[in-house]
Amino acid sequence: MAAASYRFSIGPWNIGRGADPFGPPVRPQVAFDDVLKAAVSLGFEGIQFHDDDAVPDLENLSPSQIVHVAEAMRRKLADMGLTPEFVAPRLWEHPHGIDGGYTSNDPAARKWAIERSKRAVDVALALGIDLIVMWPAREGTSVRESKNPIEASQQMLDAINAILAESPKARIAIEPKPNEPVDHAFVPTIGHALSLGARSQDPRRVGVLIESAHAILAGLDPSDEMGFALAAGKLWSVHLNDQNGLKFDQDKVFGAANLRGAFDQVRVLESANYAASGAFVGFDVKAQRTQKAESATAHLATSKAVFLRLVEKVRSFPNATAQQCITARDYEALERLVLEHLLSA
Ligand code: XUL
Ligand code: MN
Repeated sequence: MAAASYRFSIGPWNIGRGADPFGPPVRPQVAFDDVLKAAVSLGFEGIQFHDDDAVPDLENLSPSQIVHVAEAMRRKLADMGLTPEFVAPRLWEHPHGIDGGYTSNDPAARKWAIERSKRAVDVALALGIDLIVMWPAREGTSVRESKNPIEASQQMLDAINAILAESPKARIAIEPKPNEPVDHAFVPTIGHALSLGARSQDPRRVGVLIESAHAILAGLDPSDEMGFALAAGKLWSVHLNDQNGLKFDQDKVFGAANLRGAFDQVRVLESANYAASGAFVGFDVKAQRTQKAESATAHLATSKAVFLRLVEKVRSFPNATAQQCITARDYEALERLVLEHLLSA
């Protein structure tokens, strides 16, 4: 199997303006069409969408107008040789989503969140795809006593069922993250996501998207999280990146903080033949704030290059020697083997 069989994807938010909570944007906005051109030139086939990336201003459009605009986007992508990967309802930026959407304490906001998610299904279908990514951004609390976790779990399940009911084709990949922007999220890990999916009306249509940094923020090993989802046939996308410890979600270049951890993620994907599943490898990475506009896609090129180098490293790993170490229960020798392999030219 050639390394080229991996399909790579990005979202427009991966070519950002460098704003952080303490400072304004430092680079000009990159027009959406230029994001698509950058994707083509960097060798990314897939485009990930928030619903309003695909259909700007969708809150002010009728359902049929939304479909019309999304169909035009579908044609634009096809003309450029690009493929849409998924649509994620962007609940976390709208005033109705201020206290979360599905788990808001305001019933009107909860209703809005479900309606907006159904429109995201319409957008996906009009783009010719069936995958909805659910990142439950503000579905949680910063004041523990402000929401009832039992009710919130049911509300999350209700939202999943409403999306599934919108179309028999719709599939949901839940992208859990334990914190940020909230202090404690209600669906913080892959285990929670898969458990909710299993309790849904159609468990076959609920899987997960694993972001490396989100697993690390939960104190978990991303490759083990991926293995858990792969064992269940539920790893429907990945957001590879890196994270330097327990702080805000850094979206660092894949492998930048923990190259061995990145190797392990590629290894588990390779061992499950993830590429053959047709699922995309996405990089949810951000350019550093210091980066100048003319080279503000370098983080994407580096992440993909590191991934492909690590595919080679996985394929050239001395598996037979490793197995001897395992059989002898000589894990110190295995440790040395892995480190020497990673250090070798
Ligand atoms: C947030 C995050 C999102 C999702 C898509 O941390 O990862 O960008 O990937 O909505
Ligand atoms: Mn992500």
